Amino acid sequence: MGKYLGIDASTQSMTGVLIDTVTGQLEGEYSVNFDACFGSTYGVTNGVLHLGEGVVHSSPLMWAEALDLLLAALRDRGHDLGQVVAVAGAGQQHGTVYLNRTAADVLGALDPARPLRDQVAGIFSRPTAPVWMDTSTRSQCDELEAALGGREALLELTGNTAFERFSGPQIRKFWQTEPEAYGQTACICLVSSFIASLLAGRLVPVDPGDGSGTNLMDIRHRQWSPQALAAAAPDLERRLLPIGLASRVVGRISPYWAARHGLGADCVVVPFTGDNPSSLIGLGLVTPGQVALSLGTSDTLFACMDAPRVSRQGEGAVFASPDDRHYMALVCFLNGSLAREAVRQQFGLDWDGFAAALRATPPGNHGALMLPYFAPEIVPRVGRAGVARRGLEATDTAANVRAVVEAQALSSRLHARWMGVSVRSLNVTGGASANAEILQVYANVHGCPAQCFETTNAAALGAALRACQAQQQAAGGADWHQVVAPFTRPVAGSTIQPDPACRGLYDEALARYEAMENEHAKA
Ligand code: ADP
Ligand code: XUL
Repeated sequence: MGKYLGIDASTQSMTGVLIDTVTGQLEGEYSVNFDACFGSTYGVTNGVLHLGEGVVHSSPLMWAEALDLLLAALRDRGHDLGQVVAVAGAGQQHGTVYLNRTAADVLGALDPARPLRDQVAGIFSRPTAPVWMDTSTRSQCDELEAALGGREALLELTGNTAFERFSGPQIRKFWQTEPEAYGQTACICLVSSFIASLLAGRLVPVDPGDGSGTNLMDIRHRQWSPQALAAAAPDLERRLLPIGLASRVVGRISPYWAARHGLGADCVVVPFTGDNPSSLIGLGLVTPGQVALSLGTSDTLFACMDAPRVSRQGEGAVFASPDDRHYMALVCFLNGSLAREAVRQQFGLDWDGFAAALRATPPGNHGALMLPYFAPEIVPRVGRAGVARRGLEATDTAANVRAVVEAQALSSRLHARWMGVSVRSLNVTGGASANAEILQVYANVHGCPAQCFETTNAAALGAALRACQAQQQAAGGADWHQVVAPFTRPVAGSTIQPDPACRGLYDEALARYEAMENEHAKA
């Protein structure tokens, strides 16, 4: 028992959440926003670099600098980091970081007198990291599926069909297009394991939760699949550390962090996982059947499952839960917060104005519909941006605001059917979960309550809870329910109830939305 730190390295920001398991309190949280702090240095917009033709990368050096800044900020805000017993974390999923052969030595000899950024600037064999928004690897996806005996075979082996954003196709593309740089790559990390490696001062393995997002992991054995590795790129096995248990302590934190920011020399590092698997824990989903909604840069709907039930149509993804026992089913929409922001900005609204527009319009929007593809979409797969409207004037502010949110909510209901779970409540997180009017639309469309929590950073909270569980397990035993319960109770009075009058209305809207989506796919 004591204090635990969870870190989430997500698309637009890096967040730390500090919990105290003695008092049961969330002691503090702080976010470093990439655009605000580093936009001019690294040229990122919304945390990423759009390099054309579906190529979307970010900067691992920026993430390293953000980590230094985050820990300095937590310390400067009066948190005694010396009391932190263990730290764990999460990263945006699928992104890959390519390190050269100096990396291990550099990480093992970090000098607390110098900023991390200056010391790690030379450890990369590729200066930028492809991230989950990248849609440029269709041919590599097809090749990977073919090499492993087809789509069904890959699905059976890894739990997932090949997705453009998944790490395997991304690594394959790097090998094909930059073979020399691939040759100079000694180690490939995911975003999660890269940040964990910076903290531990040595290379840290990928956990099964994030390993599932690569198209390279045998989902049942929770280990790299030698066939999938061989199909993706040559000599890949020696560029990856074996997948480790999510809840096995890696070792002590690097002396760099102790000397520079006052963490205790005995503080231990627990493997990082993906942001969605971490949110699963941070929203208390340690029992099969529970469902959650994350409204971050991406919108994701996910559930805890007993067994790896797969999505044959390729709508959803299956990941191992970082509780080292269950699985999670997930649907990921690329047009999440940035689509809502596009509408908000187009009509010159702030978030209060956006919420007022939702209040001013009726559920069902008088039959108006929008397909909200402000950028290429993951689910359903839409290769090119293009917004479609039906019964909707492009200039009608309030109707467009309602249309984008209703489209997102309807799509989340439509594409979650493969999970086979009945959605009885939605535990919500992510930046947009602060907006009660948006949640009301989701509650009405799904016909169930939406529950809010103390923090909208469930990924970082989940990391802190994982740190606690792993450290307790190392000390003799831990019960997941007891670990998560005190921190995952909905805020009293915050539950948003569905309006029963909306049920039939949205059943009908769902059928029309599905038809419009199908017509768009055929066009
Ligand atoms: P990520 O973890 O993917 O970096 P966050 O979960 O931090 O993203 O969410 C960031 C997003 O939250 C912003 O892009 C913004 O659009 C959205 N957001 C923040 N406040 C609100 C609000 N009041 N209403 C709707 N969306 C909001
Ligand atoms: C999930 C996905 C995104 C990222 C960024 O498959 O691609 O949700 O994890 O949040």
